[in-house]
Amino acid sequence: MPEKVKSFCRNCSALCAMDLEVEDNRIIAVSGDGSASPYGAYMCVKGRNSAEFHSAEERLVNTLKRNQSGELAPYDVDLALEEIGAKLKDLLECYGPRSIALYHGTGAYRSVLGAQLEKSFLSAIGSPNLFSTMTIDQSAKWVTMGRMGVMASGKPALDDIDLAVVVGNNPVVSHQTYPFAAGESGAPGKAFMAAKARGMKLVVVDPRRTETARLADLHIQPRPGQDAALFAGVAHILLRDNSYNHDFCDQFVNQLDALKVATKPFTPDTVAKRCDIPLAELEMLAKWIGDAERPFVGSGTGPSMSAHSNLNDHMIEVVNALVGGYRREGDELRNPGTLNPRKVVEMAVAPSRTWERGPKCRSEDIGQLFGEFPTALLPREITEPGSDKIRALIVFGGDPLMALGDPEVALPAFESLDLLVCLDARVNETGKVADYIVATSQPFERHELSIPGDGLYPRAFAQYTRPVIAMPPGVIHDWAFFWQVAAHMGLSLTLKYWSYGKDFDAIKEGLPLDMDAEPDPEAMFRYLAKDSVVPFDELLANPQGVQPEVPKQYVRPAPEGLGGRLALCPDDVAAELAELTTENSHSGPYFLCCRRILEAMNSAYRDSPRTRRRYPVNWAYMHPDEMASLGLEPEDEICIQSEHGQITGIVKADPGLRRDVVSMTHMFGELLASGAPGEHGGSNVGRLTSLRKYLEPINFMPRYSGVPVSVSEAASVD
Ligand SMILES: Nc1nc2c(c(=O)[nH]1)N[C@H]1C(S)=C(S)[C@@H](COP(=O)(O)OP(=O)(O)OC[C@H]3O[C@@H](n4cnc5c(=O)[nH]c(N)nc54)[C@H](O)[C@@H]3O)O[C@H]1N2
Ligand SMILES: Nc1nc2c(c(=O)[nH]1)N[C@H]1C(S)=C(S)[C@@H](COP(=O)(O)OP(=O)(O)OC[C@H]3O[C@@H](n4cnc5c(=O)[nH]c(N)nc54)[C@H](O)[C@@H]3O)O[C@H]1N2
Ligand code: SF4
Ligand SMILES: [Mo]
Repeated sequence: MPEKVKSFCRNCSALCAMDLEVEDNRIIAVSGDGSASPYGAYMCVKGRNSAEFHSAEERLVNTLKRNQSGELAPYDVDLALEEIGAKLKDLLECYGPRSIALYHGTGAYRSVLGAQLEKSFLSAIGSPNLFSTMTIDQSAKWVTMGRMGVMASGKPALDDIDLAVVVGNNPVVSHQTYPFAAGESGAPGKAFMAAKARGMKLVVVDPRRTETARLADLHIQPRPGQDAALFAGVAHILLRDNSYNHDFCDQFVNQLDALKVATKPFTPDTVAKRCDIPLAELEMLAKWIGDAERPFVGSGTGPSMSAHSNLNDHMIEVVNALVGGYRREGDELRNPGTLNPRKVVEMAVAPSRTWERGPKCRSEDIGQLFGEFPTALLPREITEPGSDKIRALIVFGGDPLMALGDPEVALPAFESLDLLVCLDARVNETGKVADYIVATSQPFERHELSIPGDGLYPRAFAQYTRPVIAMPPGVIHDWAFFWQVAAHMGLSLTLKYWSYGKDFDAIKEGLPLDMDAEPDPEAMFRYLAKDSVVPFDELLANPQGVQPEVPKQYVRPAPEGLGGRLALCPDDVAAELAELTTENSHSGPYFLCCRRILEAMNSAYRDSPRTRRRYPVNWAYMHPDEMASLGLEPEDEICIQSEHGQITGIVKADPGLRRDVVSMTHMFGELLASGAPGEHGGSNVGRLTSLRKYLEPINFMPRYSGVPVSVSEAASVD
């Protein structure tokens, strides 16, 4: 008889609650569990795929080591960890802490103990070399926070706003919204529909008619890469019409005059032409934003991956600040946090520009953003000669060679490492060049606490799960890798409740781990839940999760005399805006744009049979009229060429696209395959990106969207 158990999905930050049926150590059925979750019984197709994944053929059940003939072959995990520990200890002694680096990928974010011990491991070594997907994703948001400052009260909940402006973000598919943009992670479409039913207006700014745009009251389809100009234009109109929030600005912002000067050239007419949108739509966007009582203007990866990404993000946030798009004093805290309860005050925190101090990169004069170095500089931090160059890299739940793009730069750098270790349940493109791939557990094989969702749930909620099935004998947990390697190196680890924005070393409270006897994961979670509103034992007794009953809490005023001001127009922003006015906005002729698919999480689940039926390759979507003008039929092979590289794609029609857009998903295909995409599971769009040119200032963000490309029939090129 199958056993019924409760758990939750770990694929994305929705952490959907689930009912599972287990028989003979296999998950045989999965469904959403609405008994306590604030998202109800919602679950997407990846939830089902994640159960399948545990027993999929390509699942790694043994650690692999590169042998004498250069092939990856099964290897004893204990021996591997001993060898890795010995090698890292040697490097540390010979070259110092900076010789060791860590890359934190998508698979690491919801492997909670692994992510916590990873921080302790790096701290014990004393290395500043932490790289993650954040700096090849939306670190424009970090740059904005560092240059503008932040409102400590945070962004408003979907329940509290009357206008959501969603820019280059498709939450109905990606489930990524709050706190970057308005919305809810779980059941995102339903949440938008409910908000609209009570009168909220939804505006989507996206070159593609996305699944989210289908719900919009206004959909604006600008030329890609023009968000800075577009939102400078909106700011121009808000200042022209005096329709910004004077009360908020008087209290919390400065540099309004500088902003007026810097946005003066961005007249509605110029901006509409530049973005190739009707002038009336731009005026309507600004009017709706100016008229709204409680607006929230936010964005996703689109603007954070296109040209001038930091400026794009800054100008989007400027518009949000001009209209006070934050939680305001007296607002109810819809979710005050459960595991990590928070008190919230309305206060501006002045710009921090963390990258101007502390440890710097070797290859560029830039410091850390939120405790991390820019990932696009990782190859150069490896290759730039010097005794403190990176010689060993641990990749935790990621595929950086695919994610970075420009394999001509990244691959030789990775190949030159003395040691490359991947922690993964699959052999991905980075794994193919690794010295070791340590086979790690998958979500339903481990204990987990809902720390990654704690601040994101729309209402206070927490869930704890024990393993649902046993992991294969050759597999270890992510956290056990860090603990065992540290033990071999003679290091001591401390478990702390680390979260973004915190300096690990500055957190005083911690649980020193016994380095002789392997720690008990449940005891570690009990420690992490020490400040929880719901006691750990109550979480244990309620595997469906708990919505605590707590007295209502509200945003309070800041203590007298405390708080800074948001810097709307610092000098570097003003200078880049001025630069923009002199730039040609009509490159192209086409722009390659990023997009995600519901069935896969970056590269994970791409190979599941369910995904492959719909996406044997990452289709190159184009407007049907544009296909006709190029003489293309659906599923023809096309050659897509950027200034930097060339790939072959298979074209599909999407009438919801702008005519100058080619829309493709990343992390498909093989790193350097040539020829028919059908033979390689798709095409690596990263080859169209450069790690040498067009990197943004501060975070060195490459260009993954709005990439100017030309398109031709594949047969017409060699
Ligand atoms: N199902 C699924 N969910 C995921 C992921 C996944 O792979 N699959 N990945 C996860 C990750 S790692 C992330 S970072 C998030 C990302 O979450 P999102 O940011 O929501 O990602 P996308 O769905 O790619 O949406 C980006 C949108 O930006 C638009 N766009 C592209 N260029 C521009 C531009 O220049 N300007 C504007 N205004 N729009 C533009 C694209 O057309 C696209 O619709 O999703 C996460 N969730
Ligand atoms: N051209 C282009 N490039 C892009 C983007 C784009 O839109 N266009 N998007 C960028 C973005 S937003 C991101 S986030 C990056 C993604 O970059 P990465 O995060 O480096 O890539 P993923 O494919 O998500 O790699 C995740 C790996 O984690 C593994 N994994 C899953 N679960 C676990 C687990 O529990 N433990 C361990 N140890 N491993 C696990 C998976 O098998 C997979 O191999 O790519 C970036 N690069
Ligand atoms: S939305 Fe899908 S992938 Fe995300 S947690 Fe829920 S079931 Fe998993
Ligand atoms: Mo991402």
